[in-house]
Amino acid sequence: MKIGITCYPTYGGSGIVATELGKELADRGHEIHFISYALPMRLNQVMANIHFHEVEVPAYPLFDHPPYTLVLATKMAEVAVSQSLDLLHCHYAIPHSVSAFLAKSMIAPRKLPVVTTLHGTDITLVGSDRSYLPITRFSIDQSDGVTAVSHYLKQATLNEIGSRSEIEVIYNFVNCDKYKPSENKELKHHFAPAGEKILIHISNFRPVKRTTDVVDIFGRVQQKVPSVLLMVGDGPERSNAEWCAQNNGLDRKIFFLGKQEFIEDLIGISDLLLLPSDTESFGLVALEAMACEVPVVASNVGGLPEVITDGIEGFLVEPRNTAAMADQAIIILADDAKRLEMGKRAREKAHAFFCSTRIIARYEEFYRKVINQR
Ligand code: GMT
Repeated sequence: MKIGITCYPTYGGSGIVATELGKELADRGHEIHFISYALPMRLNQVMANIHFHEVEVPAYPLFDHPPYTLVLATKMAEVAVSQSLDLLHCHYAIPHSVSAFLAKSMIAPRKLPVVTTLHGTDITLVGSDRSYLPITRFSIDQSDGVTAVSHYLKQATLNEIGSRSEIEVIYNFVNCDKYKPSENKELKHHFAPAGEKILIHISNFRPVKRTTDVVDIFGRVQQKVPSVLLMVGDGPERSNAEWCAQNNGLDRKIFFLGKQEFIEDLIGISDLLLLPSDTESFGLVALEAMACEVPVVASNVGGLPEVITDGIEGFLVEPRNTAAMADQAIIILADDAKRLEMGKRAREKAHAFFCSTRIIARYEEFYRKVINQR
């Protein structure tokens, strides 16, 4: 198949899922055309079947806010025709599905089936804002196929957005050959020279990720278990988190590493992942940790209970209860046998339910269904 994929190219789950999906599909012989304003972050290798079409947004003094939605629609239509796309797959509803609807209308009667994958904040935070809600609902309902990354998100879309679409749940996936336990002794020694336990948090440091809670949890943990914390990623909350670390005398034990490309190397040397978000439609990073045999302490919100079973692959705790999260982290870190057992169970689960071979086949099947229904 010839598939166009539009996503945010930045450090965020939806862009990562879209890019990894494109790479997996290209590996299976499909021709993939990424359409976005910059090269997606994980598109870090040249692959024969992958093409990138940059959307350039011309500046004009009249525009305080250049109309990206329109130039994206124009590029989508152009690529669909010039490359004879079979289907256009939008990741994150706003504004991608709106642009796709315009592109489809522009090139009619030529057909361009559009699939929208809902990722989370496009429904739970941004999409449910009154200023976006009607157009979010409209663009979802105009899509020829809609998927959501968890049952939780599907229900939120039906209940909070009032969509009438049939929504297929296709979970996020992880490549278990790439994300696997690793023993990079040199890297481990660099961060934990005295054999301290390594905790890790990876996110885009948005308020929803509660990065200051991560610092607070770590502060409690390191009083009981010798440990260090890796803070990976960047975003608006980073300076608050850094301030918290300094203010609590933790700055020598917390490493703010900024955006990193090869996070599997960092997860691979870690003993525990912290994900205390206020909401999380899936929690891709938790799955990536699980595949590396790293247990997770996370909030019991959104789609996280569909990924992590409390007490088996980690622990789920009510959001913002940093004391309880720290207690659960200590239970895992103070008992190596328990930690290793949870890690093993975590990889087994990632492999059995979320590995890329299983999930990519679901997308291929869904594409065929959408194309044929037209
Ligand atoms: O979590 C973010 O802030 C990024 C956001 C995105 O769309 O880039 O992530 C969402 O999509 C991910 C991939 O499907 C999910 O794993 C995340 O749980 C989801 N984030 C939230 O729901 C907060």
